[in-house]
Amino acid sequence: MRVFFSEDHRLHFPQAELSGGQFVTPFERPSRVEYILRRLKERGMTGITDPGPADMGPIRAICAPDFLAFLETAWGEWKAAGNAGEIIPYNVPVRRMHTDRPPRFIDGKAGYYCLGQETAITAGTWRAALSSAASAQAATRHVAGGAGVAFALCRPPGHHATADMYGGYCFLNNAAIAAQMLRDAGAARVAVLDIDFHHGNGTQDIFYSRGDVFYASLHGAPEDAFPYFLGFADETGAGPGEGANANYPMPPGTGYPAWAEALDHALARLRGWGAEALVISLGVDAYKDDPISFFRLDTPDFADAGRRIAGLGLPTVFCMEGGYAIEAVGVNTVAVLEGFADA
Ligand code: Q9C
Ligand code: ZN
Repeated sequence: MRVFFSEDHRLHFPQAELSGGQFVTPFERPSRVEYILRRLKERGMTGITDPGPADMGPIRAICAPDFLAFLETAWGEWKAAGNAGEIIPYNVPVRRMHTDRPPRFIDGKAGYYCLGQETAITAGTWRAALSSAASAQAATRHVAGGAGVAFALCRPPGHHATADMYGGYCFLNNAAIAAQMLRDAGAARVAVLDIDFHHGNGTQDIFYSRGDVFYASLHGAPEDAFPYFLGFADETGAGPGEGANANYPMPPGTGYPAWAEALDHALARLRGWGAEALVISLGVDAYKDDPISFFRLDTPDFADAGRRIAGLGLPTVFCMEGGYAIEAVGVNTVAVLEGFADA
């Protein structure tokens, strides 16, 4: 299985994440990728390819122009305003305020485009986010060209980013960009299956009213888990997208038997719907020892999940998302890929 990966992910490494009322080293950090690369090499998956520059066409197809302009210029404006630290917004538009009037001043603008204040923006964030999307794009071109499967080792992750908001460690929605590219390459119906512990609010939102991309997600119930305000079971799509969204929220302590049952249900939905190509939002934060999550999957469970996903028999692009039990992230990620490849 070919792996697409850019070293430019290193350009995004904020000093600070707001957690527990303190600034801590971000859970989503560059060393996550080191563990994944090490495990890929241990298992003989050595075809690791630099994706080259991002193609702005498919990124513009998914993201709002003003949001892309914000990501590109935010750091310069923040520094020009005399700020010494990283971009962490103060105020965000909420109930009964205007959510459609982007402010001029960077402090307000940053809040306008933010959905999670744990996520800081730094000098290199935009370039890192572009390189992450580039990996998803190169993997997608590889699969669209007939490869059957590819792994985009994306960092930073993407599934919380909407067309016009960043947060949850995400800036550009790599999985959505991949799904759009599969559509453009000729797949009439594309499925995104999100097995990250967190609900992919961004991906759901981007495709919610579309009938050509099905979004299915297994995740911690929003009553108890980030992103809190989306991911309920009664969100089934809208308009032409009605019936093309499926959420499987699950409670704290959920183990593999219940999780696998939800997975099988989601896979049956995607098969019945007639998906022709598949994007997997591959987070491994459902792992039992993940520091910010509450499911109880173990390493062999990830391999089994990979096998079940392979049962769909579809061209598949894996896009890396979360996973914060750092030393186990590589083993668990590669377990999914090997389970898929062995099946
Ligand atoms: N005190 C992904 O897995 N909440 N994003 C962290 C820590 C944000 C997760 C709370 C979690 C975002 C891609
Ligand atoms: Zn996650």
